[in-house]
Amino acid sequence: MKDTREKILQKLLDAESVVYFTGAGISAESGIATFRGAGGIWNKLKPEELANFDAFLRNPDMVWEWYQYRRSVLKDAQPNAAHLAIAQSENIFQNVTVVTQNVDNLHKRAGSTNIYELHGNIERNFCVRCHTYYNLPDVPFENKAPKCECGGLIRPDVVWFGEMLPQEIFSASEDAAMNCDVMFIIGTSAVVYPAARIPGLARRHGAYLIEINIEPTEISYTVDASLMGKAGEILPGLLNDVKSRK
Ligand code: BV8
Ligand code: ZN
Repeated sequence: MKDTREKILQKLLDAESVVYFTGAGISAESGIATFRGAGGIWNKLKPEELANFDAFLRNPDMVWEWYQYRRSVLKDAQPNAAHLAIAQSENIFQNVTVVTQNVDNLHKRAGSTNIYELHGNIERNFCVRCHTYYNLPDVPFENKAPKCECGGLIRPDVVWFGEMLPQEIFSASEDAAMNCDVMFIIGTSAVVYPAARIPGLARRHGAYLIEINIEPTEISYTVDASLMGKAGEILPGLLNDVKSRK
């Protein structure tokens, strides 16, 4: 039986350290397509064909074009009420950490100041040969994979399938998970590893887990509270209730 709202509020009122573990679903209300949900981009395209280094070497222009398309969608996207509520909750809780699988930079644009990007950031790019960084807007919005001065291909600074996650960022995320009182798990299908290990780590170290999703996921049976609905509709109200009782 999942906990009631009253119990959730009590846990949040007592919490000093809160971690928000987020996935593509938190950006859905900003108009950014998710990967696996209804209408998810993976339904049409296969990650193996796009989000991996071999695909990039085989067909750099196709992969680059896909990222340019996603960047163009992002250009018009705004952080939504869920991103903003998380950023503003830095005034409610002593320690707030965002551990995100997203590469869309919306948490930063919402004003969050303590963010770990497990899968990189789509606004950063680097040369595969000399590792020079070419971040937006330096990189022209063209659909051919640009070349570095050294002749190397320029790629998005995101973690592709089969690639290691940035070690320090992952370890810092594990530390935050092991030391938090409450972990929100928002808008993730929790199927991509090793990121999907983070909620279990928090639970094993005594954190209270609150899932917010529009449908049950692989980890719904493990959380203390499962709030079904859109993050942008659920999170602001919940955090406002905490703020008004503090
Ligand atoms: C690694 C960055 C090894 C790029 C991404 C079998 C074959 C091949 C690989 C594997 C395999 N088994 C395991 C693996 C490893 C693989 C993996 O886990 N694959 C899974 C799919 C089986 N992992 C890796 O390859 C990782 N690297 O393992 O390296 C290694 C080890 C040692 C040495 C060398 C190498 C790298 C994984 C990172 C891949 N990169 N993206 C890019 O974005 O272009 S993955 C991609 O999935 C995104 O990063 C995304 O963030 C991530 C997770 O997806 P979600 O965020 O959860 O999004 P999803 O669409 O799935 O779900 C959205 C949810 O939101 C849904 O539940 C929906 O209901 C909900 N929702 C929708 N709307 C709302 C909402 N909720 C609330 N409100 C709403 N409004
Ligand atoms: Zn170079």
